[in-house]
Amino acid sequence: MKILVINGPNLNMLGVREPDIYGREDYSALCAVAERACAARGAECEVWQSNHEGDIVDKIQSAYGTADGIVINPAAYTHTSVAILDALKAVALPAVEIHISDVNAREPFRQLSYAGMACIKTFAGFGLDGYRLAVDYLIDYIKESEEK
Ligand code: CA2
Repeated sequence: MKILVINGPNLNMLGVREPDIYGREDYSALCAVAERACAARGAECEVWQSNHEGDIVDKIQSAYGTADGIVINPAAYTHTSVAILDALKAVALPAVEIHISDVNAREPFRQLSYAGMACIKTFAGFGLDGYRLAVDYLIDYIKESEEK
């Protein structure tokens, strides 16, 4: 089983500023949480990040036929990108949305998620541990779907 973990703009800057919102750990720690969570379940893992909307659309499309599921933190594109929503719908792979911060307790503009409309579940406000929760939920979902 292969899980693709996609991270959007500025997540590569984690730990540099706003530790009160995003914590003190950096992007390599984020990658390690996702990789460990996949390894613990015997799944292959690719963690990938881009600051560019079109590149994220290309990456989602590339998952078609090559990955079993997607964990995605579209970052700021969460709240703006119909293109990312459409790409998730186009590949029709099970996808779980994750946000480090509790977006629902922040500014009103962060409370709309386009990507989330194509996801089976959202985890928000659990810090980097949210990536572990997302990976576990996704793998459980894929395994249950395979049994049916
Ligand atoms: O909470 C999340 O995971 C977010 O997806 C993070 C995004 C934000 O735009 C979303 O509303 C919620 C921001 C990504 C990281 O931004 C940084 C800002 C300052 C310092 C380092 C990273």
